[in-house]
Parts: sequence; structure tokens; C-alpha cells
Amino acid sequence: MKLYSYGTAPNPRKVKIFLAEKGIAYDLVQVDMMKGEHKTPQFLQKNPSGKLPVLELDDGRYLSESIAICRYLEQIHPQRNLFGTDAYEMGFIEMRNRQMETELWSQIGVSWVNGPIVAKMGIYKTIPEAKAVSDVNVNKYYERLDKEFANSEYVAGSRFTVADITLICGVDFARTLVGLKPDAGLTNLWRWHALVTARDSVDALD
Ligand SMILES: N[C@@H](CCC(=O)N[C@@H](CS)C(=O)NCC(=O)O)C(=O)O
Repeated sequence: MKLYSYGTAPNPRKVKIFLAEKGIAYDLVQVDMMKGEHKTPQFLQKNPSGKLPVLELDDGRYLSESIAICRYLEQIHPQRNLFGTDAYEMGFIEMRNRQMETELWSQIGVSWVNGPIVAKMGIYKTIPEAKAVSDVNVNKYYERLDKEFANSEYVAGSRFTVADITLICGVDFARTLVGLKPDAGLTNLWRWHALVTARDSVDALD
């Protein structure tokens, strides 16, 4: 199978980490977002949303949406399990993953699209006041995570799951490209960050 990706872009990175955790071989295809290659008619046939990642199956079918791709991969390669093994754990991991997406990633996204890098690209009208508000929300959420990590080794309990993949990709994107590095005093959050970053699958930012 082929994964369409671009550099260290955070949504494709989720899938790359997931593939590495499962030990699945694949071909990586770089789509240059700076050149708009993800908006060409050819690419829009693969994903009409014009976004990365996209997975191309060996039979020529396509999937987009990082977590949908991960769900597909979990079904075809059940080990190592990353979405839960029983009804409660599956629900719990889903809950935590959605919290990371809807409560943190959404705010990082607002800071990103209203920040200086996107402003330079000239794609959207940026609203610096919107970034100021979402920056506060992201930092507050980091504080909440820090409290949670005082009692929980990983995002969804005592083992590494897809919810950790979602969070590490969000935090690394926020701290490296959005100017939202968690405060050094958030020691539980940084303890989790070091734990997850030590995994071979997560280690490289690319
Ligand atoms: N919900 C999608 C988001 C995909 C997404 O926004 N990908 C970014 C790269 S990290 C992208 O392609 N952005 C280009 C655009 O929005 O036009 C997912 O989880 O895959």
C-alpha cells in the first residue's frame, strides 16, 4: 500500500506512527503541499477534500482521514492492539481520542490558521485575535493534561494507544510550528512526552 504524506505534517504523522507500531510495510509518496499538489485534479480524485494523509490500497481503493485509516489498519493487522480489546476499553480509548481531537487539536488548528506561517502563505484571511484566544485555550488544556498525567501513565490508561498518537502529533506540531510549547513546569505532561517519544515509532518527527 501507499501513504500520501508531506514532510512532518501532523495528520500523516499519526498514520506513519500507527504503521510503525504495527510493523506494516508501505511506500511513502510525498505530496508537496507548498506547491499545492494536494489540490490538483489528480489528487482530488484520491481525496476530494484535498487533504493528507491518503492511503492507497493495493487494489487501487483510497482512504483518507487519519483515524479512519488507522481503524482500517487495526482491522487488517490486529496486533499490536491500539484501539481497545473489549467493549469498555474500546469506548474509553475512543472517548480519549475524540477529546484530544475536539478539545485540543481543534484549538491548535485555530492558532495555526490564524498564525504567522499561514499568514505568509496568503491562503486565508488570518485573525490574530482568534489566535490569541485559542493560544490561551491550548495552554489551559495543557494544564488539564498535566493534572491527568499525574494519575494516568498514558492518555487512555496504562498502555500506549491511538489516543497517545493523536496527542503526541498535536503537541509536537503545536510546539514546533505554532509557538505553543507546553510550560516547563508541566512536569507530568513532559514525563508522558518523554515516555512516548522514546518509542521507535514516535522518535523521528518525520
Ligand atoms: N481530519 C483530517 C485532517 C487532514 C488535514 O487537515 N491534513 C492537513 C495536513 S496535516 C492538510 O492536508 N491540510 C491541507 C488543507 O487543509 O488544505 C485527518 O485526520 O486526516
